[in-house]
Amino acid sequence: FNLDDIKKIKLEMTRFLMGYKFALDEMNTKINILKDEFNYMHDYNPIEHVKSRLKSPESIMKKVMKKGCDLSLHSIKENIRDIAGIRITVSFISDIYKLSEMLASQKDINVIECKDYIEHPKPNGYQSYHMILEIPIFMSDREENVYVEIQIRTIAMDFWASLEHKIYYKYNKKVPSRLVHELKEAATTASALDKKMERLNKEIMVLKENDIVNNDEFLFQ
Ligand code: 0O2
Repeated sequence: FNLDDIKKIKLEMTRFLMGYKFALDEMNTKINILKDEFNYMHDYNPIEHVKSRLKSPESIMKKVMKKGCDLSLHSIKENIRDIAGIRITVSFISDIYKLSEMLASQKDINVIECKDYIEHPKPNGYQSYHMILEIPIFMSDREENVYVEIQIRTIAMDFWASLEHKIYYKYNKKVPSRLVHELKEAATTASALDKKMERLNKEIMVLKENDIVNNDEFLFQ
């Protein structure tokens, strides 16, 4: 490689990653609009927090090596679909499906793949709803379709996944099977808590509805 080649590769890489940054900006705007609209229309906000990240070039290269795909930008784009990633934490399990349908029904969003690790948790207990979406981004000289990975989960699912990630991150040998078993048990506990909170919320909603109806009846007497 001469200096000009290196400059060219660097420019191409920057341009490549810039597309993902724009896609993240666009998706974050969409999520913010849904959040605000939900607040205005239903006086309720299902979104607890949103975190977005661009995969670092090192982390992209690690995944390329792991998957054994070739090094062209086209191959990286097609094989590593979580370069732009957004994690949305919501209040209740039903909010996950509501939000995923809202995103999927937007005209400029193309749903490439959905993985429901709530219906089908991973063997270690991991639960979350994953979507690979494709959105167009418009630049000065071209339009490009970019993949964004969206992970939607409840606070309990996020709590488990964050701590499980930390435990494995710190311990880089094989985790003893007793601990694997206990981690899975913790995931089951988190899931039971989610189900309980969902039921409590539904019951309160019914009580609220009844209150409104009773008050209206009172007004009409
Ligand atoms: P990071 O740093 O979070 O981005 P692929 O993405 O195609 O290589 P896979 O396994 O089919 O592979 O993707 P999948 O199942 O959609 O999961 C990818 C992401 O989900 C991971 O990204 C994690 O963020 C999260 N995830 C999946 N399984 C687990 C798990 O068991 N524990 C925790 N804590 N998180 C999980 P990355 O790239 O691994 O890491």
